[in-house]
Amino acid sequence: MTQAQQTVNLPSSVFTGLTEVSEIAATGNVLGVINYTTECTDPRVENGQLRLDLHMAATDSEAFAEVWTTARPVETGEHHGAVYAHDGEYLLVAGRIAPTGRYTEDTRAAYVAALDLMDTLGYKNCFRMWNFINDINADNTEGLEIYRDFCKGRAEAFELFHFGDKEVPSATGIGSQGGGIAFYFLASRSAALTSVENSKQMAAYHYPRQYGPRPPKFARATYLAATHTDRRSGQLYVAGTASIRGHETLHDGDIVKQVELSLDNIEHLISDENLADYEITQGNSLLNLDNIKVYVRHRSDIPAVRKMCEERFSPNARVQYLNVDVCRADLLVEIEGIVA
Ligand code: 3EB
Repeated sequence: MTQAQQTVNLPSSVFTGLTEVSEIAATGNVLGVINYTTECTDPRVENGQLRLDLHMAATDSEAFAEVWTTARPVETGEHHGAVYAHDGEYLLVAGRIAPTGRYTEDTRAAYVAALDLMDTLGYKNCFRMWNFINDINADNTEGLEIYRDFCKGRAEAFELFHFGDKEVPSATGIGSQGGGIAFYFLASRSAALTSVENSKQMAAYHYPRQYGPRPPKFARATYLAATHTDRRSGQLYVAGTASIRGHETLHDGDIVKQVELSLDNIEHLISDENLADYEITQGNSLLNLDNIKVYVRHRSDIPAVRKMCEERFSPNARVQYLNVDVCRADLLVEIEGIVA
């Protein structure tokens, strides 16, 4: 089976473009492969690489793989259910929580395992988290929406690790087609990180109580550079971004306007105007965004969403469109990417 692939280069990586996993493995080192595919499995080590299968595709033809590469030799292992691969500078760690009637405790425990691993191995600079949540808008057995249940466990784990709001990395919290909850994190040993907020959106960790007992804890973007004085050539990891201004969803039921506002939010987030607060100057526009994922709630909206995105992204950008639910019932689309 040939799958489309999205290859993301860590700053140490030597690879670009779409490449077969086998070719990458032959010419360099793979930290891990995240399969956006038709079923979910527990994370595992395979051929000395981390593997995580996410249920994010309805058919094999929609499946793709995200490959995290490095120029250095890779070591792998498992820590209280968290599976990891690291190269001395970067750590990729993945976990999974089996379907359950209430996710708070299992989420907290799985996050604690991954955070504890980062502490133990000395990868203390976590710069990106992805979370895939089946039945994200359904109620758990206690009547709490599963996304809010997850947010509760995540907030408790961060609290246990004294992970302050300003230190949390950019993240994606999105629906999946099955398999409970799966997640993967990227962390660095020595990179200098800056958490970036969007001046037109409320920080997610300040969202009011109406969105759940504990707010979602993530940054709008994380700027990753070799040193704190490099305010120009770092990578910018853009969190999942939706049609939200302040803390409110705008354009309920209007896919065109939701896509526009999501794109406008990213455009502003990565602009020098917004980054000035952090003394970062990159001259970015949406044309600099790559390794993009566009999550669309209704499959029938994908052609229109694709058309709008193609008008604003670079023709060379790698973009994947996925059909999954989004973390608020009134959100129809969410978009993430990397400025590298
Ligand atoms: C939002 O802005 C939209 O819970 O980790 C985006 C990115 C969203 C990450 C998360 C949620 C998360 O609130 C949803």
